[in-house]
Amino acid sequence: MFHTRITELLNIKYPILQGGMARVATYRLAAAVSEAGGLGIIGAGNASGEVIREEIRKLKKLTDKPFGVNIMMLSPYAEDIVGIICSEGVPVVTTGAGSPGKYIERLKKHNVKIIPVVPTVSLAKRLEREGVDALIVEGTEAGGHIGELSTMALVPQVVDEVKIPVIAAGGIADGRGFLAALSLGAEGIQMGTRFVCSTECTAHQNYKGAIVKAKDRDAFVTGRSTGYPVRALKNKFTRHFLGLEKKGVPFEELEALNAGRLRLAVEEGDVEQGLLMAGQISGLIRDIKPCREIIEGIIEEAKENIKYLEAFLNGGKSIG
Ligand code: TUI
Repeated sequence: MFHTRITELLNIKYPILQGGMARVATYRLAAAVSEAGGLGIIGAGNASGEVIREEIRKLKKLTDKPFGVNIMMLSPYAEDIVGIICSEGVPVVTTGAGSPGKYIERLKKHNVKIIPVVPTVSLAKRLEREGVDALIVEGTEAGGHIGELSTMALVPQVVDEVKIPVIAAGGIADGRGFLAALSLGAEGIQMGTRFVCSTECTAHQNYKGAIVKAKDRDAFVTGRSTGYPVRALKNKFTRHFLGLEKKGVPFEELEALNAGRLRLAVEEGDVEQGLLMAGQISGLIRDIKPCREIIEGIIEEAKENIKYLEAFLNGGKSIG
């Protein structure tokens, strides 16, 4: 069940990808997701090529299942990382925060599957023409750097405009969201925040705890004025940052203020001064559990929901 062009393309059991979150998506998390039948992804973020080479090698010691590496296109090491991906035999690349256009030819020559994150229909169409294998269509519900359109509105618009398979991301953390994504025409999902709250995620316990405690409106956006919007949990730092933005503090000053904040959250567990990137779905996440339970739970819940919908359609039961 739930075999799609994505499970086929990536040679995985379930069409569930783990977001390639900077600093959070280490080889340990990625290996656990891949072992559980999804696609684990190492987030290269701003790390150097050599650090990522080591991450890839450590992951391979934990699993022989397919995995991916996410390249953050704004990283000064993006080019180096492309080289390392090609030489280490990484099967899948995802990209974020920019277009991977100039690297497509080289990655394809090395048989690397390319799946960029796109926030618009126009970029989706352009990248399809340039030869990518599939697309991760990410709505503004997501954590971290985001686009403007919601998953609900964007996914079907992209699905109607491209032939390659689409993976939905942003605002998904359970079987209901998974099924909704399939209803919109996606053939897989990617989740970030849900996997932060996994046992195997190496992020600080305080980071995970803050997501578990979060309510519906706690993940909000800073950086709209700088043209680099980021969704993260409300805390002292983001409130201060937003105040400065409203005062019109220059871009460079705001940039400088952001430096090192993600590390502070992920490694030090500073939930007041760190940048706790997380999606709108944080309010739905109430526990920390192994990746296998997360993935299998989603599949089971989706199956149950299909039965429920069928009963509703056939037996005239009322939904509610
Ligand atoms: O990339 C993300 N989310 C991210 S990247 C990131 S990096 C970082 N930030 C601060 C501190 C430390 C690390 C944090 N979160 N999601 C995927 C995504 N990609 N969202 C939006 C985009 C995107 C935007 C523009 C993709 C392509 C794009 O292309 C513009 C163009 O036309 O070239």
